Amino acid sequence: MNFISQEIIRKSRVSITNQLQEIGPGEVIEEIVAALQSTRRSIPSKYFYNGTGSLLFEEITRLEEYYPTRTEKAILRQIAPGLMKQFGTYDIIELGPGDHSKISILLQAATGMNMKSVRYLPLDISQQAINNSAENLVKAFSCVEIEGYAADFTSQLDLIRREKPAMICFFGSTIGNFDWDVSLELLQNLSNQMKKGDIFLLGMDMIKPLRVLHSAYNDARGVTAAFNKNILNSVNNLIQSDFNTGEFDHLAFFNKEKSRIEMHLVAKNDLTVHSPCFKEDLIMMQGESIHTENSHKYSTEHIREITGATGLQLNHTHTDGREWFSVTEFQKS
Ligand code: AVJ
Repeated sequence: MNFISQEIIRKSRVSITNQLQEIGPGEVIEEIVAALQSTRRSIPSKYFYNGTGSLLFEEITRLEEYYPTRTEKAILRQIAPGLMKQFGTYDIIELGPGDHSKISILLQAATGMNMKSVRYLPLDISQQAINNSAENLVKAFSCVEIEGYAADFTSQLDLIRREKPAMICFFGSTIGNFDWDVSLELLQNLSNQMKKGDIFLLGMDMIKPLRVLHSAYNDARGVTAAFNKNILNSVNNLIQSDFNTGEFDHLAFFNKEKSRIEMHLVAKNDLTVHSPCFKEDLIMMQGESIHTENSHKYSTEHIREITGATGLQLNHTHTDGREWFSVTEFQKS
């Protein structure tokens, strides 16, 4: 097959739309500036995932200390054949996939079952991540057709064009970035948009020994620290600010009361940050911090509460032997 015909086939199996433009730079700037200038300074976690940030996160997922990705994938490998047998003809919608390693496990199972066509609809905040995944997936799996969306699933869930019943995947414990009440709202919203019979797969990181949690976010090679600091580069790019990553320390700890890992960036010295988007310079004292991420850890009680709050029916919860991670299958009834 020559290059041109290959190119046409490849293209016809992929369509990607960028819906982030709909949000507009003004809203992004407003959101970041307001969070930075508030009394408890923060940066919304979704801004981690610029090009470098997505790559650093992928590096984190390969770290010895970072158990979640590896554990979740082991669970997915176990349940993939059963899932594809039952729901392989459904549209597979994935919220915030990042890389394509998890859908690959499902597509591998589909290939093993000789499935002719699988429709995959990824929705991710990173346009680059969507492009990369699409390119790799069409090469690796002849059955896959991709309709990708560069979009923010917290506000743009409704734009997905579905053709069939859906299996919606929300893996990686990304849900953990949201406060409990906000995540319930997000899931209620999702449930409202599901049709009877649709399936929802939710990956959640579970409560476990403190030392395991702590080292997962304080790895020896400092990749997590680099990931945390890189959010400042991402912000610099979005609001033309002059944060210097070298002026901050990485801080990550388990907040037991709130059942979450918190990540912060702590000013090593007094410092000033400028941006044309600020009304006034941002002045930080030594020791003052910016809260960059929460990563909630769950119990089976939380899973039950989701059922109650969303009205979704709980089909199964799958876990690994140590119950460090869970993948729960819900169904819209
Ligand atoms: C992608 C949000 C699930 O919370 O563990 C990894 C991000 N932060 N190391 C997580 C992250 C620090 C990750 N999530």
